[in-house]
Amino acid sequence: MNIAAKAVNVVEEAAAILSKLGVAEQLYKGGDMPSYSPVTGQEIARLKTVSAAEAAAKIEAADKAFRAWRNVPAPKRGELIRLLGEELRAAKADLGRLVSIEAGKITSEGLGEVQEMIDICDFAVGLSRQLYGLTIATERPGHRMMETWHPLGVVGIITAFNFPVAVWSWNTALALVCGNAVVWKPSEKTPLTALASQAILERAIARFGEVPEGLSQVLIGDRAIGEVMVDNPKVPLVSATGSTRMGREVGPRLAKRFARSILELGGNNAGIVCPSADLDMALRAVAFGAMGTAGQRCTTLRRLFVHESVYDTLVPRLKKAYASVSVGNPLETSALVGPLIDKPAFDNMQKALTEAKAQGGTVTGGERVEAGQATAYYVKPALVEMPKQQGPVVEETFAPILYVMKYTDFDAVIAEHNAVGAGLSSSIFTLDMREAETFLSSEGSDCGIANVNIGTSGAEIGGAFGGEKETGGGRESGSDAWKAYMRRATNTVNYSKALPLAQGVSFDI
Ligand code: UN1
Repeated sequence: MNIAAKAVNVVEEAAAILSKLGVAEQLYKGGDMPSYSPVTGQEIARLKTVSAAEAAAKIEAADKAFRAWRNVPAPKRGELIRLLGEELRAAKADLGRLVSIEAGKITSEGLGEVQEMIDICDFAVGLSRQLYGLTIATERPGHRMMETWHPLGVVGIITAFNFPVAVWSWNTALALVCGNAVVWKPSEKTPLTALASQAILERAIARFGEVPEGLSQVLIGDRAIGEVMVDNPKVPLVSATGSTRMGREVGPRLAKRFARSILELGGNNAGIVCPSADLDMALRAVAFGAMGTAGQRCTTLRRLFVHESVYDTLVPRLKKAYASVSVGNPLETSALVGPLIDKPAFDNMQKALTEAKAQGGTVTGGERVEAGQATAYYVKPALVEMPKQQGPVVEETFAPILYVMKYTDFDAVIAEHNAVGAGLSSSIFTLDMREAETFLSSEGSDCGIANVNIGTSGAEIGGAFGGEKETGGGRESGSDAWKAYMRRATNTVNYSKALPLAQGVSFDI
């Protein structure tokens, strides 16, 4: 594979897409923050960053916009998101391509990411007429008790490079429908897709008319700019996606000022292949879960427990799939595995593989694939047979490494499955109903996502997305995740002529 020889011009292509989407040149040319494409490792833009004072001013403007937006009826707010969905449909090919250029995703996954944005828009439009509160029976005659859900304020959004735009859209579509304003601090590794998404939202805003100015803001900058948002009292909720290390810093800072957080942190997701499993299906699911997105999803399959009775059938087939998978230029449709995001990602992968070997692991793959460009980091996905779950297996390494372990006893494997810090996604491959249901029960998987005969990654937006333990506990996207973006008021109305007190208390004056 020689990317240079194929004359991939990611610089020109990125600029053409940005200009087509209406992003002003001064935002990404001649600035102080470089953006690179992992496809070739080239610098593709230089973005203008915001200062701490400018970031604070943008938050202030968003807060002002919120105060007007909260009074717009929710179904009308939904109309803005309907328009955003239309604009995203129109821009799908361009934005998907830009995701591939800037995050290194293969073409179908770049497009899939934009589809995920469209899906959440559709969901949020429906939701805009369903922000339901309960009515609750009261113990007092002539009274009515109910819940009302109100907009919260400015929602801060921190996103990671691996889903550079979908995660913003999950948060933004819900937050805007719920009557909030949004301020987004995208990953420093993927700022161009952020500018593009904001431009697409601005098109929807222009078509909608009458949207208060400053409703959606982007903060291009480094970590210090993220901190401005995290510490700003005008931001009552921060939804942060990234590493557990990042969450450990952001979580307590928010808690200190009693702000809310939705933390979507690391995953160390596992699958269990049982004796009765459909092995053809398991093979495909494992291949996509472990190698897809070059192992750079928070939902990537990282640990695989295979029952001893099927180990010698499945694992050689898996190794074959690993050996034959096409690693290469994500802009060409033939590749299934694109590049790692950068050199630190490659170094971390190699470090984990060295550690695994030192702890008795047998490594297949993992070597760098020559791309004709020293600054791009393509690797063969690695399959590592481990004697037991230890060392790097219990940590999340954001790279395509699948640790495979043999198991004998079902209860013991469930315990092993749960014996890591993270608790995001999990799956079991079995046709045995007892095993499947036990895995989904309270004594089964301890993750926020538990699947049967489906891999760990590729969740639909209709379900709540997030995980337990060191994954942070937050939920985004579907189901009732919207409730985290609103504040609940309990209202009791007395329509009688008396004033009975609850709990039988009398206080007659
Ligand atoms: C992430 O990796 O941060 O379930 C999000 C999935 C995608 C979302 C992943 N729908 O794999």
